[in-house]
Amino acid sequence: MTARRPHWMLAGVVAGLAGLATSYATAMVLTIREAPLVAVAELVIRLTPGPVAEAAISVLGQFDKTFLVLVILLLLLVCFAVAGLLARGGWYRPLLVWLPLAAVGLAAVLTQRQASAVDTLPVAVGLLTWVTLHSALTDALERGRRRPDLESRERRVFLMVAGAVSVAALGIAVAGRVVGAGRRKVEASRRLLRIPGVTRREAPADTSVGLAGIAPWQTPNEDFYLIDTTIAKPVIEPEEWSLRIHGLVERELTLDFSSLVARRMTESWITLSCVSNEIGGGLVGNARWSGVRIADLLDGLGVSPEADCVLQTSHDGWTCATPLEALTDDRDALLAVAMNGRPLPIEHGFPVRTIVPGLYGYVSATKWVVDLEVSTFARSTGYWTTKGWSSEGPVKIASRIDVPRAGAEVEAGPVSFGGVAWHQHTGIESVEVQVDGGPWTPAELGRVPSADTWVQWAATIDVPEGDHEVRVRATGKDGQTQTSVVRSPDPDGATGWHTVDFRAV
Ligand SMILES: Nc1nc2c(c(=O)[nH]1)N[C@H]1C(S)=C(S)[C@@H](COP(=O)(O)O)O[C@H]1N2
Ligand SMILES: [Mo]
Repeated sequence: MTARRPHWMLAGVVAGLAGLATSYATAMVLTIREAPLVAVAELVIRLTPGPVAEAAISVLGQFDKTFLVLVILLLLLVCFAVAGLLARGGWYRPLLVWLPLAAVGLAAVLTQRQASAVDTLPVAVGLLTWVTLHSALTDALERGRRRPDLESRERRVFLMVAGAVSVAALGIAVAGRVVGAGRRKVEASRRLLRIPGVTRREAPADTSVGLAGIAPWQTPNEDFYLIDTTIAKPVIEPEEWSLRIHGLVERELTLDFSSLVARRMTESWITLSCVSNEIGGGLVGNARWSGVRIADLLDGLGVSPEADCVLQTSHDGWTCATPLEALTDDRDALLAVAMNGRPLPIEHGFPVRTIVPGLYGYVSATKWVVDLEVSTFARSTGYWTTKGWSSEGPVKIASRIDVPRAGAEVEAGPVSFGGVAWHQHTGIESVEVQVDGGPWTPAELGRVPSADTWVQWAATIDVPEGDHEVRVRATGKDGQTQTSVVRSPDPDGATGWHTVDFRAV
């Protein structure tokens, strides 16, 4: 019996290493971080008392981290072998090893600076690899155990599968490294990029109504919502980027990055929102965008009177058709190169994306944009429009309660309510709040630089002890008040008043 143990241990080790390989590849391709294994080493360093760490560094010099990673790897090999042995008692037994290891990995990635949900994916992929591959690998061993007459054949099958898995895992790790190197390189160029005319500026102070808990008027880049159809984000060096403008124009134009940013730079505060945003949802953010006005670019090209839209295509093949009027009227429809004074983050469209005030992202805000074809709606449909979403996507007026949070307990008496409201390119005239169906109370509004951004609102209303419900509605500068009719986002944006339950004590 004991002679078979090495095979079971080998199964654990092969599955274990394959999981490290897939988690490494996932981290390389999807994030700009090191693999979870390195995150664990960094966690160990953070948790090590200063004097111990200093002693280790003085003994090991600059190799302290590599050494630590090797030590962790050795410990992992022991754990993997143990998982392999546990598998003899039932397929689920190795979970006693895989789950705690994954939990440590998860804790390590989540305690990194500015960790986000995507950082958990490498751990999830690694865990999935461990569990599925390990049970696949032990299948042959299990069969061999049940049929001693076939055991030597099943062992050969196992060794072949284990060999194939090892080769595949190595291949995945190398591929991840190659793809990831591209991303890391672009991230480095992005960090070093200085674009003339791009300035950094704080939000004007009077945009804030000063109530804690409301979304900040200026959304920091790392908190800005993310929506797109890609898994691995396109990574494009600015020198490799170019944009072709063609179609119903007398003269075509192809721009590279340096000729784009050599043009006059416009900087505008613009709120971007997603048509899929539910009532009260978070798929909306406000940033200061720097870029070149599309109207200025189209101006010299002789756009045909027949044209009524521009079909935009991104590097990853995503498309949208944008009403020509929104790109050529007096609004700041931009080919944006910077967000809040910094080159666009890769996931927000580096090096160039479109931003059009007043339209939902799905018909306007092409990230990684590479092609603009002046066209007609009769001839062109974008990605989401072919899936049943409305072809023109003007933003609907909306308002949201951020304070109090749903289910919160507040002190009875004067209660502060607050949130944001938006109606890009029309502007917000007023916001009103209502508790338990009582009178509508006008809210105080933050001051905003243009009609293209959201506004913060706040109001104080006396509330007795008990369970309550607060709702909000906005009125636009066009006199239109938000409708109470509840509609889902599909096909052209949600409507209805955001309502929040809370308790006063
Ligand atoms: N290339 C590309 N651009 C895209 C999308 C996409 O899927 N691919 N999604 C659009 C949608 S639906 C929205 S709401 C905005 C979101 O932009 P953000 O991720 O920068 O917030 O991008 C738009 N641009
Ligand atoms: Mo969207």
